[in-house]
Amino acid sequence: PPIRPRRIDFIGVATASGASVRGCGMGPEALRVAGMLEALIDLELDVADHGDLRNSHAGLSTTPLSWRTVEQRKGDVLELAQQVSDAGLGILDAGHFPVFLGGDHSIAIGTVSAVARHCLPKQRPVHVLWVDAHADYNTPETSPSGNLHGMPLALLCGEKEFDASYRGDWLGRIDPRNVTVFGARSVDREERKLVQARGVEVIDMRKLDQLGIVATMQHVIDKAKADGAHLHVSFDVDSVDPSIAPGGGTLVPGGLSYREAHLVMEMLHDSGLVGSLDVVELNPFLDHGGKTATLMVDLVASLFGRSIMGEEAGPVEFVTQD
Ligand code: B3U
Ligand code: MN
Ligand code: MN
Repeated sequence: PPIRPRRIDFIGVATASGASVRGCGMGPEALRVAGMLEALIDLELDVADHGDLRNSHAGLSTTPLSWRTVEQRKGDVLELAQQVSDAGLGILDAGHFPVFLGGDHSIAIGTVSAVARHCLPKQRPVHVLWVDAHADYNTPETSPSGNLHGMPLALLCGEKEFDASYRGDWLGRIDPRNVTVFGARSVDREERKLVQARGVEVIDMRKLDQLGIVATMQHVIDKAKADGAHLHVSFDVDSVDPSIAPGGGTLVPGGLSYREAHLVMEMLHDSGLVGSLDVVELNPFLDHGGKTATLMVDLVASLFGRSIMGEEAGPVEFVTQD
């Protein structure tokens, strides 16, 4: 039978509780306004939109987010993570491809949890490609900011500083040796030590400058392929250079160029290994007229097979693996 691409199920996670700068709670809607669904429909893919998840008390809360304490925001993040994990698991178990629209990067606690829960019964390893200016591997001890969007990888990898109050379907679900951080250029001192000790692979901008996208991405793809893994891609908009992606709250100069970012997505498409995606940290309030949102739509289209010389080239094999 002909190979059909999986249905692509979008689900927004409207939150900024893991960040100190507000605004990325509006990310999902901005990505829709920029034409995310239309871009994939144009590729003749089946898409569905599950709408947005948000903290259940958000409408009732009497404390504006900017006044909520670190402890309150932690509660918000973990409550939402459970919702995201359950919803994501439903999408994956239905055989669909989930695209999570953030929201700050703390939503990946829930998204990666969903993938881990989906893969566990099949004993399928999960590899995570974390495309980001940051390593997001701080713990409550090492974090300079206390913001959970700087900690999701450490939590998922089971760092011991996350006590019982962080417990959930996410804590320690990922093997740090199956994580690649790609595009990093801002890693905190203690965070760096942890990442190195745990064997997280960090392809930083210096390595990218020296080796280029093709060699580094091929390495990531080969690792996942050799392991028969489900590859989850978590794409932080701040991985891309601020000159073309200004819509983020924690911008760092020296990011991926337009073509580098597209080549990452194009190679991932051709690999046929990607089974789930996050697009996070878009802050429409800081964006310049939808510039970053539009770029993200185009990058996601590249992941799903849009190419310069036509849409048919390359396998869309998110289908065959199960
Ligand atoms: N590493 C810093 C800064 C940061 C991490 N992720 C974002 N910012 N977006 C921290 O707060 O953990
Ligand atoms: Mn991040
Ligand atoms: Mn980042």
